[in-house]
Amino acid sequence: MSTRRFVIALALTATVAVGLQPTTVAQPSTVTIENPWTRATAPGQAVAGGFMTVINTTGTEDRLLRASSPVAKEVQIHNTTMDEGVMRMRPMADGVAIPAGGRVEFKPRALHLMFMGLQAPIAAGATVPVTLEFERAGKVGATFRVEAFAAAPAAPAKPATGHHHH
Ligand SMILES: [Cu+2]
Repeated sequence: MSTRRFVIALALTATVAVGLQPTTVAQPSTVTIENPWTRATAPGQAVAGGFMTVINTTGTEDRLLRASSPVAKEVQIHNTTMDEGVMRMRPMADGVAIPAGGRVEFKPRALHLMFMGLQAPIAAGATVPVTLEFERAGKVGATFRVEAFAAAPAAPAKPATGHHHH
């Protein structure tokens, strides 16, 4: 009886000791975030897209499960689909698989992060900290740079038919 209790006590001690392992030992992350960026927002704009390339350097598939940022109430993972000619954004409830040794691009009009409920406008030249959570790699931080509002790499200039209010 007392022996069993002693063993349990030892086991508990071991658990606590493991839990107290220094976290300063940096584990090399198994996913790399390349070129994270977003766009400056106009005052009153509550949402913004987030773009990046996620690279999985391991031989095992990983999965982006969720994301968060202090600048937004919520960060969702969206995909863009065409539905009878109408562009729609759909939350990815199960996250996004990052293939073994593969890379997944998050870009305008495709897979993207969606900052929902912005606390304040995002200014060009600022940076937005984002925490990405992966099934295997765990939490990975990324600093998104903020492009000017008009920035749209590889996109044509604004159509002349756009509405302008002066
Ligand atoms: Cu979206």
